[in-house]
Parts: sequence; structure tokens; C-alpha cells
Amino acid sequence: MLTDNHQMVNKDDFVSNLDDKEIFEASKKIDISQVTLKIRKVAEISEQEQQRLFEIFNKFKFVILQSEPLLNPQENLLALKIFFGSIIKHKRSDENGIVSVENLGNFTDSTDSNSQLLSASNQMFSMHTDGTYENEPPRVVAMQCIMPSKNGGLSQIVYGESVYEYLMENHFQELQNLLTHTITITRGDQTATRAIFLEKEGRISITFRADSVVSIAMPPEVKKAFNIIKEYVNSPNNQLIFKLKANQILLLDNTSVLHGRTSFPDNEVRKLNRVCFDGISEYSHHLKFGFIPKNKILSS
Ligand SMILES: O=C(O)CCC(=O)C(=O)O
Ligand SMILES: [Fe+2]
Repeated sequence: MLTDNHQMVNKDDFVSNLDDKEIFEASKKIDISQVTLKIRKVAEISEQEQQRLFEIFNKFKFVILQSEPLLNPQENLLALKIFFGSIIKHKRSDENGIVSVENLGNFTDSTDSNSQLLSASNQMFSMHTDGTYENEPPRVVAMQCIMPSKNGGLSQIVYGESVYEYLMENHFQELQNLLTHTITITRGDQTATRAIFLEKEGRISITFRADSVVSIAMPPEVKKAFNIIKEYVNSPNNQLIFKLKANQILLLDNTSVLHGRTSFPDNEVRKLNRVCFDGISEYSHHLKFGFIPKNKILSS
């Protein structure tokens, strides 16, 4: 069954960095309507809708929350705090912690003049988790679509668990190397060192980023694995691809899925609001972050 989102994907005539066939194949894998929850507004969410929100979040690791238009749509985004915890601020965020994701032309990071900010451009944003250069990356990322671009600007998702299983089946030694070595990711004055897959209380989380905005240092033992992951996650065959619509919020378990977006034409407007949450709230016990691999090899 094709959902509205799928139809929009198929009608898209901007080739972006993917071709039409790749987009079509990738979008067939999951019916986006399964992960879409329609509500009136976040502040008025019913008990039943709440339950459904957690169910979808825990099962699929992402939710598309669709609400009715509001005069001030940011209200919906900020109201998510009750469920997903405190907002983690970003260099570019406003006083509420909201970052505007839109094409600001040749916008560069003032702390690092070499790096163009992808979130402030129309360029493709390759697959990543948010906050890889932070000591405590956000557990939840929410991206609210204010205006989609007509062409391109498609959202992409890859499960960390799929990456893990792929390595387990095809590159077992490389996976073991990844579990025992750390990688350092630096952006401006922020830096963090950790393994790509981390186990805590039987659940595994993933952090990954591989673009030229950040600098990445790693020991030779993990270079091959890093490149295998980079290729795997950026292959459209392994992605879920869909187009976010206005009044939809894409909620991600940032410890379980990678996300990205395709490029869009320079002369088109596309605007999202992004917010990162720490995942610590009075509802935390309803949320299951990270994944449990089918086959465990983690020792310790
Ligand atoms: O533009 C998008 O859809 C994604 C942006 C993103 O991943 C980010 O700003 O971290
Ligand atoms: Fe992101």
C-alpha cells in the first residue's frame, strides 16, 4: 500500500544525489503509515496516543508525529520535553534550544572556517547520528518540518542494528575490532572518544559520522570497519527513504538509528526545526533506547 509519503517520493522529479529507482526501491521497505501517529497537538495528547507513541518509538526506533497546523508550530516541538527530557542546546540553537535547518547559502561555522554547516545548506547530509562530538550525545532527536522542498530533501534512515548484523555476518573480525577500539570525532572545540558500538546493560547504541565537517581520528585496526559502515549506510538499498511533510515531526532514537537527507535545489525553500533531547523524563521507563542484537558476541 502506498502512503502519501511514498507517493510524494515517487513523484519527485529532482534526482538529487539518488536516482529515482534507488529512491523507489528503498521506500518500498516499510510502510511509513505504520510509524505515523496523527494527533491534534502535542500538549493535548491523549493517554492512548501516548501509549502508541512509545510503542512505535520502541518498536521502529522512529516515529512521524503528525499534528494539526498551529500558529506557532514550535509549541508542538517544545511540548515533547515532558516525554523525551531536557533539551540539549547546540551552538546554533535559539534560546529554547531550537536549531533552524534551512539553506542559508554559504554559511560557515564561526569556530572553524573550513567547515560549511550541512544543516544550513542545501547539500546532502550523509548518514550520521547527531552529537557524535559530544560527550553525551542526545538520545532523542526531533525534526519538525515547517516547509518541505518540492524536489529532493528526502529523509533517510538506517538501523544501527542492521549495520551490526551486517558486520556480524560478513565482517566478524572487523566488528570485533570496532568493539575494542575507540574513534575520536572533533568539531571545533568539541571532541569525544568512544567506540562506534557501545554496550550498556545488554543494549547496544551506535554513534557514527563520516563527513568532512568533522575530523575523525582512529587507530589503523578500525579503518576498514569504518569504511565498510560508511559504504553500507550510504547505500540507498539499505535505507528507508521518505519525504517529511509540513506539520510532521520526525522523532528518532539517536542511539539506534542513523539519519541523513538528500540534497535539494539551491533555489528552493526547505525548512525544519531541530531539537535534541537527553531522554531523561518522568516517562523514561517507557522508552527503550538502543537495540539488543540477535546474536551476542559482546564480552565483559
Ligand atoms: O535536513 C534534514 O532532514 C536532516 C538534518 C540533520 O540531520 C541535522 O541537522 O542534523
Ligand atoms: Fe542530524
